[in-house]
Amino acid sequence: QAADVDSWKPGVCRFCGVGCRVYLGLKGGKPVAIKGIPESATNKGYVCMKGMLFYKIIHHPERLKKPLYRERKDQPFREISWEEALDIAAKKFAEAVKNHGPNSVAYYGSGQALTEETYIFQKVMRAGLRTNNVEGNPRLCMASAVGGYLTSFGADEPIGSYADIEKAYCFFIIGSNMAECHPVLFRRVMNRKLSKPDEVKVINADPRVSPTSRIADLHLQFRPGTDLALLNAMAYVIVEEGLYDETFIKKYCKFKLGKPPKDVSFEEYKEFLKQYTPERAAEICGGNITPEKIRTAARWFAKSKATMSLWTMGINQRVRGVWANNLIHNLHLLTGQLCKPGADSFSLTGQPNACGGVREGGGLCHILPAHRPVKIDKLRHEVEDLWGVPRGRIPAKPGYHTIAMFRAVNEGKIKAMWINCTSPAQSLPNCDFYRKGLRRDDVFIVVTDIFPTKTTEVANLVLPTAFHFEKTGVYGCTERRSQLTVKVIDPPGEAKPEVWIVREWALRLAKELNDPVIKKCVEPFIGLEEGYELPKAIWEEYSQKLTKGRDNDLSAVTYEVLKQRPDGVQWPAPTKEHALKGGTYKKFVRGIDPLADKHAKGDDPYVFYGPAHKDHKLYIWLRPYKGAAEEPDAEYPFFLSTGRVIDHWHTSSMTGRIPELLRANPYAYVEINPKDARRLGINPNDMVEIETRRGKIVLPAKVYEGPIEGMVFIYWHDMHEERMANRVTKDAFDPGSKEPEFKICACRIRKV
Ligand code: MGD
Ligand code: SF4
Repeated sequence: QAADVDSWKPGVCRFCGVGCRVYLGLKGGKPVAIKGIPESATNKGYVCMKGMLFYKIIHHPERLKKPLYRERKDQPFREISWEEALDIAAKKFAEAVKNHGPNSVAYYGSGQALTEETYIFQKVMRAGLRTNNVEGNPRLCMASAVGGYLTSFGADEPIGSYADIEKAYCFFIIGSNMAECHPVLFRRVMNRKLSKPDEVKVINADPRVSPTSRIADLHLQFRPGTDLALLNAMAYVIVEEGLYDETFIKKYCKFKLGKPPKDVSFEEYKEFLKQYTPERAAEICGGNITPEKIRTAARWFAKSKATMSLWTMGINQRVRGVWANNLIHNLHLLTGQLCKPGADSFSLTGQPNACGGVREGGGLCHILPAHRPVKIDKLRHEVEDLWGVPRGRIPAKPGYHTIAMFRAVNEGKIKAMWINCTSPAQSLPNCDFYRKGLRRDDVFIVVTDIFPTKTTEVANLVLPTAFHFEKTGVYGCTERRSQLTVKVIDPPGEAKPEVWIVREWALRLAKELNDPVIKKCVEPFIGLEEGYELPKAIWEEYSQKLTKGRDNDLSAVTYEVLKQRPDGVQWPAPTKEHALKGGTYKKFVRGIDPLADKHAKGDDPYVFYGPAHKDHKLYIWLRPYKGAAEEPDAEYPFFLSTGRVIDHWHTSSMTGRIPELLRANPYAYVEINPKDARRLGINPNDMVEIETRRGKIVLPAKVYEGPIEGMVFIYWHDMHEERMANRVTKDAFDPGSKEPEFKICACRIRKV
């Protein structure tokens, strides 16, 4: 492969939250290969199949190349010019604002958009159009992790880094199939295990035996939704057997209960835990869980030299996702398994820029850039001042969260919506219900994408955008690391980078609404060349102005620094000197984190300066066990769960167009436990109807000992109407994080 390449251009992988560093190989100006960068901090040269093949998306023949428009959604699209397209988009949004107020417009974005894109979109929506209706698919993904970090540590995002993997002695992997969803990181875990097979322990807690379970020393297989009881029982054992770190608890922690939270004592916490003896938890959890297994897991966790927890959607996509996150953090706080090398409570992020662009860039309805809650007046005014717009311009009330936003579409309350870099018509839970709203003719929908998708099917205006390596920008991966990818190839046809599209749209909006403040939002960027200068100026505004002095301080991280440090920089990085050394490997540790040094008062080695906990304490929460929103019953006797497969990315709009990946996994199927299959007379490859209270789909059966008895598991990437998983999932959501419970609902199955 290498022999056929003229030049290798550095950048980041387009897909998952691992953030692997890659080279794109060009030959005669065409993309022909991808390879890993051996010296990279994230992937050490490895890439998975998706990463290796994404160059095939660049200039794929089905790429969108011209703006497409139709007045009504039952009409065919016609090609139009950019001038016309931008005029229409501006006119329709302006009409909605004039006739129905700012709350009638919305932006729905993505953890795959570049930071510069999310930042500029949300700036125009909030300060320009005066609405906080700014949301994105990270709400479906890691909102519960944000809630967990904020309520337990007072600060969002993991404390440690991937580098902890090589120093950990116990891995607690819960609700994550990282072998398929974060494959390169899983490889690092596997290598660590293989390097010290007897010393390093791996615990995998999951209702399903997945490829991740293969390296586990202990697999805890429980009934879906019962892990809150399991986690409390592990805490019970830690306390009962005196395995807790009294000094750490006394120095750094408080015990908290309820809403509004009140302080309780360690004694009260011990009382609370008595409901979760291993015996009682084993009864609640079912599956293979025994009191002895819970005790073993708790002992390994507490006694190891360094324990690292890793989790994703099995914990986050739950109606009690925030609580489940808190209960994992509790185990680390009780045992002091935090801040030292190899010890961390580390939530894995799904998307390549959910952390960087959306969590940090202000891409959700309740947060402004750099972790500023919308509802705190002082912080909102700070943003208005930094943007040079009048105070009061950004509404004090958060906008609609994702499910509320799409319900508002259904109810005709949203009149114009911009959907960027995501396909909610396929990825929302209970998607048939929401597609009804999206098909309404009184809701004007703009979609910016690189390919036709299920969501372009409900659009009025489809705008073709540049893809990765066809534009410049920053991705911030799971470990607080920002990495730059520079444009090396022109986009196909008339496709344009989003930053250009937003700027040009905003200038027209300003005219339509006769509002100079809208123009002010993009004024610093007028006239800049779109491939590099424009995103650079946007990044500089965001990083140097908006993050300065915040916990995710990136103020010293310029494009120049990122080019000098192609491996990127981990925030906080408030000085150039610190940024050029790579930034902060571990937050809150004095001597490593410059903000910990700044906030230090006494001699303690750690300083928990998180902005949400003014007392600088960590909170151990009393969170009771609560099951799923919809549990199986006589009518719908099975648990239904959904997830990713290694070969495909989300809706497969991209990976489904790469022949090798499509061949590897051409369609979705349903995994059924052999005992259930036998009982229902289902054989491998039989077609099976899966029915829930929302609808039905039909999938071929894969019969194997993966899902626990009484549970079926389906992959959600398939775009085929008959096989689209989200036609049957449920849109119940966590009351705190508003993240939907994709991982659990009730279904019945039958052979067809
Ligand atoms: P993707 O396929 O990632 O899925 O769901 P989506 O975000 O809807 O969509 C990304 C889109 O961006 C694609 O259409 C792609 O063509 C387009 N694109 C690629 N590059 C660019 C670009 O540079 N610019 C623009 N404008 N577009 C681009 C993800 C969502 O799904 C998430 S994050 C999660 S965690 C949920 N997971 C989940 C689950 O576990 N189970 C079920 N059943 N449903 C789920 N839905 C959620
Ligand atoms: Fe890309 Fe994730 Fe694979 Fe790395 S592990 S190559 S970031 S898809």
